[in-house]
Amino acid sequence: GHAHWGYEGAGGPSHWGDLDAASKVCSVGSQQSPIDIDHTIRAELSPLDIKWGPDVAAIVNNGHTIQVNVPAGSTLTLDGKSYTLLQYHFHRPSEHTVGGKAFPMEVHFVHRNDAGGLAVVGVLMTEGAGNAAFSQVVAAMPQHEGPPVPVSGSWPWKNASAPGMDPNAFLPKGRGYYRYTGSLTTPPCSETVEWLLMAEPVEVAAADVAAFAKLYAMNARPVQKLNRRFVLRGG
Ligand code: B30
Ligand code: ZN
Repeated sequence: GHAHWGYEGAGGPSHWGDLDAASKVCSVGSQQSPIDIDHTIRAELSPLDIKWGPDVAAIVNNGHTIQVNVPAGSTLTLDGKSYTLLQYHFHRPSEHTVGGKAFPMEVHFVHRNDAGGLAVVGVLMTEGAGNAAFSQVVAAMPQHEGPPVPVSGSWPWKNASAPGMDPNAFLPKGRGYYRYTGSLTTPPCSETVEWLLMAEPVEVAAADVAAFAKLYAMNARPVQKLNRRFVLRGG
């Protein structure tokens, strides 16, 4: 169900808690996302253990973002637990802010473990040198809401002939990251997410940001209260 919520007016973020019982946490939760990254605590965080394959399965315009579905086999290991990469998608402007400042865009890599817990790797996107993978997403993104469209260069990776929208290409060179416990940034805002936000942004072409903005000018939830949480910084 995609029709009943959005980013402005009666279906906007301040009304998400009224959508249904499951979404009540959007308004009453105490561990909501996104947040402003302000005060952080230096910690001995392990380097992110990301093992993503280069290719993708399908791309979809789901009515609130452009999402790239990923074939099985890409993983993230966190606290000794294995998470599978399901999809990645984009927000404009960024949902997380740093010192009160938003970035032009943010990409979220959504992983799930066997117990249903989620780990989302977020990467802030800034305008600069082009990123070939993001250019490919922009070139392939469906202009209207609809079913997933297969993308060439998909599973099995070894047979990929076309250059894929390699998710690894969205990772910045510097591997420092922030970690905190939070939620889905869209309804039902479930507080089941380990957030891993890369500290360094990745550069993408301004023209590609503009092309995305023609479809989704604003699909970012406002920042939420930190409450009793702490943001760790490490990697
Ligand atoms: S995020 O990374 O916190 N922005 C979901 C995953 C990650 C984030 C937000 C939401 C998610 O899995 N939501 C439930 C599934 N969606 C499905 C969908 O593909 O498109 C259901 C829905 O909204 O009600 Cu539309
Ligand atoms: Zn997201």
